[in-house]
Amino acid sequence: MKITRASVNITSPGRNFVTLKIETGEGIYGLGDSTLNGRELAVASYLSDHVIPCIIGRDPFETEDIWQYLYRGAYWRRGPVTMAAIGAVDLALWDIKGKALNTPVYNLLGGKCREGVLAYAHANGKDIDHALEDVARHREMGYKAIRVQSGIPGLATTYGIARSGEKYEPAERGLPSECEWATEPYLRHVPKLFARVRQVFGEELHLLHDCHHRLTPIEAGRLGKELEPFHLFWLEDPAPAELQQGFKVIREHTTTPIAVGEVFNSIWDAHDLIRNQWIDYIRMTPSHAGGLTQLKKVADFGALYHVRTGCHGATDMSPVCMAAALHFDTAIHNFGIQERVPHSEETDAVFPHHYTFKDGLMLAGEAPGLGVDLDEALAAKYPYQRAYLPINRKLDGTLTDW
Ligand code: KDG
Ligand code: MG
Repeated sequence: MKITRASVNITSPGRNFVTLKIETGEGIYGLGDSTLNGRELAVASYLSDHVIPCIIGRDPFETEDIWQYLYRGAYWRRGPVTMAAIGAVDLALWDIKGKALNTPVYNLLGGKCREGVLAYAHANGKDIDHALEDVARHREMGYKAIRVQSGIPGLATTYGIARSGEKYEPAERGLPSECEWATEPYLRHVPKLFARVRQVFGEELHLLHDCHHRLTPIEAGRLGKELEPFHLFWLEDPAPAELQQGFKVIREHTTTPIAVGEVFNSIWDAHDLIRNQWIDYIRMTPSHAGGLTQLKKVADFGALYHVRTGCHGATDMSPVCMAAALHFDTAIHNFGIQERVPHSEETDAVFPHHYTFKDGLMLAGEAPGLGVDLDEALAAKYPYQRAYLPINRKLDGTLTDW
């Protein structure tokens, strides 16, 4: 079998997605997600101008050699643009392999390790009462695990809070909007939020919270310690992780489990975090982490150190990435949890898929390959629209992590 053609599709059914389609002489094709929120066109060019010409004529079954060719062969290694492009190629090749062998991708990664994949939802509200209402709504939908975020008194904007009546979507059309941030009110507020959530919903529900890289390690240690009575499933991205050693400080101050890695794109980003047991969950996801070929290695490395997985699954991971994550979650032993933020109806129509959600669990489905398609005629009705993630400033105007 040979790769005969490959093309990049950019569509915006409510938000932007970049999808790679790799075709073979046998008529089998595979899809890969390479969406990089706010930097979509850079990956599209990387694929069209630099990657596609190199893979025409290759055997699509050679996933490991093609991965090494694109990673080592570029000389310029790693980085979100490069790795999202390699990730898309890798996912499309696994999709082709599954279709050619007439089996779901999870069977190629080790076979079923579980019947269903535990998924967590996002609940949020402009204040604690509204957040509690949203937790109740998600519990009614069957979720056993819920991430809870709430507005912070005194701050006009906070990460993860939807405008009233709308679904939360961080990227906004046009140029970057500006948010504001103050650490002290946040640190005072979050323990109050989780005290109320536990008081109202009891001990059974798994609770998660995302700090979105906004704290220093010692501030994160304080928050983790104050959240200990509420037994979180995880505290996510407590601090930026370029300094992996910073997580040693967090670890030394709290037993709250720590999750990190949605912005990582290489196994090396997580190397010290994992081998020193400074984290409990690794959040890398197939599209951004160079595909299933690298993510499987990350999971196997994590398994040696009691680190479990928690793939990033916000709306900027297209249904192609979500499907790949679910096949991975089904097949690896040290799976932890899967993030689920449902896509819009328009997006689901552009990407018909076989994965499902029921009673708090997701199922990858039994279709050969990844089990996702791209309706190119429908996608063409939603042209690319420039969109950016917001930037964040402290109250005195200093630019800070968003
Ligand atoms: O593109 C950025 C989003 O994917 C991110 O803000 C979502 O932190 C996020 C999460 O945990 O889903
Ligand atoms: Mg996050």
